[in-house]
Amino acid sequence: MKKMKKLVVVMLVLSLIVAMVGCSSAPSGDSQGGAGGDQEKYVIRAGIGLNDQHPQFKGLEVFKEYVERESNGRIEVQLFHSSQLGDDIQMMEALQLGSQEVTCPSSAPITSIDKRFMIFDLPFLFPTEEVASDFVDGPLGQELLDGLEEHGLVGLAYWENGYRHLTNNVREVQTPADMNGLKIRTMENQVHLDFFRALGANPTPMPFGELFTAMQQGVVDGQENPVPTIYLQNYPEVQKYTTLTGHVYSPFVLLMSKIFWDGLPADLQEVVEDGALVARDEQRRISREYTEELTEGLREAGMTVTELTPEQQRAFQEATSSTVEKFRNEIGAEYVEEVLAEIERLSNR
Ligand code: KDG
Repeated sequence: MKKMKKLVVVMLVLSLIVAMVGCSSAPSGDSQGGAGGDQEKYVIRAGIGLNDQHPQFKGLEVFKEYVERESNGRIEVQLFHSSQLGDDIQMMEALQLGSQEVTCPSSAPITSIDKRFMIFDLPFLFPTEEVASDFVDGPLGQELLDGLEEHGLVGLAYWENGYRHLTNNVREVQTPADMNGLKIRTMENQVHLDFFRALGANPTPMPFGELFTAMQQGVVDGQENPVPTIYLQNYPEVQKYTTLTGHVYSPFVLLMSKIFWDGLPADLQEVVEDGALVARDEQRRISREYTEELTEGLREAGMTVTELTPEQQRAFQEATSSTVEKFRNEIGAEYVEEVLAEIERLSNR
């Protein structure tokens, strides 16, 4: 009996040792304390909703490559796509809790944290992609990123998603009247809901990961996203019509958990910051290239692709001007004026 007890104790001690060795050798996201100085290893789990063909994932690959190389392997970046780690809102919450390190949502769901991000949802705001990227890379874009810190998030950079366009499975849309009664999936965002209501559609907010099945099963008639997303997420399989409305330019925002950030030594913070910008430039290049190539790809995949004339686009703008008025006050009239003036300045350079 005594021998048995001894054996049990020995086994317990042994399994404890094995468990401890296992913990210390595996690089883990828990290593964010930074207490081990130079030798400490860090793991960044970066998750997104889009798939691994999308320019957003290509950008993450550049980020991973840069950060792992420039940190001499002290940081490992693990990539997850297709909502493997959750939807945009869940992943942002995980960052705030420190249980995930990086995500890259559209700006639209960030409005639940800071409603100033709603400026990106105001329809027909940016005349060109260049003006949009100059704006986000400028002082007002930076001010928005800085404001995220008090919410447990570090805004590293703006990446490009591109102009959003409408697809549906019911009819070709050329005028606001054609929108009547269409069930459209929107991002989880008040401005988008109001915009589609103003057009007489029936908007349904839904996480991105549920969208394909919802279209396949007819739960919604359509959705709105940039061309690379429409093509690369295989929407032509379940949607017949694309209208190039370009109604909103909502950027991606590369976010890091502030808990994780605060635990990184300064030299590694610099590597992460630089990596976010190097990847941003390449990601934007790929996004613009794909947008150009894949518009034709949508036709080849069997969709009817409708380009709007400037008058037709103006009709959409006029039909939704009430959305701009409504949210001007909601966001803050003075702030919106400042944003509009900056866009005007950048447009006339
Ligand atoms: O990875 C980002 C996606 O999760 C999401 O933000 C894509 O624009 C998007 C949408 O429509 O939800």
